[in-house]
Amino acid sequence: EIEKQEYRDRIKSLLKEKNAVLVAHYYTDPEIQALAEETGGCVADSLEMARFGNQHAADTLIVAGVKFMGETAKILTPEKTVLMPTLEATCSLDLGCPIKEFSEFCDQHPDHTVVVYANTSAAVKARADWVVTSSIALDVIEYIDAQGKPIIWGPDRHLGGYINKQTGADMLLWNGECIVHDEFSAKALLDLKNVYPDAAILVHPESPASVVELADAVGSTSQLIAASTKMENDTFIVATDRGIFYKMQQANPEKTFIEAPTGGNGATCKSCAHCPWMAMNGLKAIEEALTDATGHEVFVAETLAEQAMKPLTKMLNFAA
Ligand code: CIZ
Ligand code: SF4
Repeated sequence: EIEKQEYRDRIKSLLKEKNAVLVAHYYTDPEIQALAEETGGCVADSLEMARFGNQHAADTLIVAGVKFMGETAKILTPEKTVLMPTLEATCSLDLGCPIKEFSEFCDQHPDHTVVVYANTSAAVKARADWVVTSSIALDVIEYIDAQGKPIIWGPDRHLGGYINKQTGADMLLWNGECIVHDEFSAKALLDLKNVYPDAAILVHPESPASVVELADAVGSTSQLIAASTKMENDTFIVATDRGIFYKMQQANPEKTFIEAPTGGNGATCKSCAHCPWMAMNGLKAIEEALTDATGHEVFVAETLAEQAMKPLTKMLNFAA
């Protein structure tokens, strides 16, 4: 604990010294979110992280999240130094959507509008017509569908399937998934609901359809946090990364939040409701990145960045 306090103190003075700001995702560990709040940074979903980094006057952004969030920050603000606690923090959606295969898929359907989730590489974004986050995905698909255009959606098949069901849009889905949300189990969730019959079930649509069907509210991280405040239940069962409990509990200290169960148990589940890549963003790694940027700085090739900037700017403007 003493060591942690030392790291926190060091980080605070380094942030000032370098005119840097800490931008953290809701899925990072509570101590990282608390530090971001304490130092005037932000805790947010990927859309709001992008917006915050874009508008902030700092010279350096330190992005506590996963690779695509650092890349997005660098593309939107090439003049800023963008650091990450570790460049190894990736995402199963990004890994499951390599540019070569995805681009070939798109080439086979040239009449389709290509919509990709923010959880993708800069190269995949550069190939897309639209980039969306889960907070605006439904609205963007409705907008494109209203123009009568068929859509390629990548990479999350659960989120794509959910949106397809909601909108009836003509969508071809890439077969990707988030290893965290994919593990939530409808059967185990029903059993837990029997133990807490008055609990409201909150579900992120990266979860399997069978889990989404049991939800009282479905939405992006920011939408689920809002629901946890607005809904009058005392108890909530939450199917998304457990990092989100920090904000839900902060907004609702009197309410009880319970993790939705995964198919495995503590011994066999792979991610157990916490993203292993988000978990790599520790105090020590943040201190290291701010002390010496070597191996922590995010770079995006210029031509890719220019191409990816277009759908990213559309995303920010659409959401504004
Ligand atoms: O699952 C993720 O990585 C999410 C929800 C990202 C985001 O859009 O905030
Ligand atoms: Fe990717 Fe899932 Fe981790 Fe989010 S929680 S970064 S979607 S693996």
